[in-house]
Amino acid sequence: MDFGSFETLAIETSGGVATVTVNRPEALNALSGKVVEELARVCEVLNQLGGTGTKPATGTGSAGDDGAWPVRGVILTGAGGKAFVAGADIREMTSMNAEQAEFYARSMHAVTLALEAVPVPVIACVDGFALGGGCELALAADFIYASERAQFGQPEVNLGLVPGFGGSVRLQRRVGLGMARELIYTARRIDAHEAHRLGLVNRVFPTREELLAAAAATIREIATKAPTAVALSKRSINQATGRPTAEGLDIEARTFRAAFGTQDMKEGTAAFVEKRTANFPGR
Ligand code: DAK
Repeated sequence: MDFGSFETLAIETSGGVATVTVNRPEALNALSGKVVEELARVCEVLNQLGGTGTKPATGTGSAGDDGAWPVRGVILTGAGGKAFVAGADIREMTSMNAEQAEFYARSMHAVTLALEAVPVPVIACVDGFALGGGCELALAADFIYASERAQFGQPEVNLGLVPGFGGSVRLQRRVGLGMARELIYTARRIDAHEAHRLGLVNRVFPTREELLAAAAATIREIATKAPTAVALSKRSINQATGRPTAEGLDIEARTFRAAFGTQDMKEGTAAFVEKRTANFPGR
């Protein structure tokens, strides 16, 4: 899978796992306009997985390294060992006019939506600070793993700002309304264990190495499943989030129907009946 070259990101692909590292350690990986632009380009490439952009159920390749699913999951992390992402780039923001600020916010909204649309799981691996836009970027991943060093927070009110990259929407969905209000109004930072207790983080690891290894292992585990079914599950969950139950169930029913049209479903059910391991074609 060809991602191209980047100034502010490092990308490495190995065994179906793409690791996307925000690489501006001198600014604690703050989200400059360049980072946002490059994240958008990466998401564009990742959204081609399955062969059909945003419609994974009808992908035409086969699973595995040389098919339509050369990447089965994405790790999103930050370089330098001190921060995942310390937020929007505050220095860059001070020279923006209102029009540029709106463009910046809309570009970042587009990145978070594009990340959610990526048809394979995205795991944010937070080692160090995930503040403001950094916490919001992590919230756009499917779920978050953290190291003991991780710290989360929405410090916007310290700067006279409000969460601008989706925090007022996604944080309450993850931790509940009351806790999201408290975190946003107080700008309080929480450590990895508190984030774990609140449901913001799925798992906590002692070191960065263990964190990244565990995320890769989870992706490899998911890679044994039907690619189209994982992609459709992700789409269904995202579309149903925040909707009334009946609407969510309608989305689920339509997604279930789409799964019935896949070769993966035919192979998975046949393999069960024949008592053998499924060999999913990925379409
Ligand atoms: N932006 C730019 N540079 C940053 C930065 C940031 N967010 N965070 C850190 N840096 C830089 C520091 O300036 C410093 O650079 P030098 O002075 O060495 O050149 C270097 O990274 C190391 O940082 P520190 O020296 O401060 O390191 P410490 O260990 O002492 O402190 C810290 C680490 C994370 C506690 C501290 O750096 C910090 O408080 N950083 C800021 C955290 C923060 O408030 N983040 C921003 C949240 S607000 C918008 C939509 C969304 C947003 C904005 C607008 N629109 C609608 C337009 C989002 C806003 C946010 O994300």
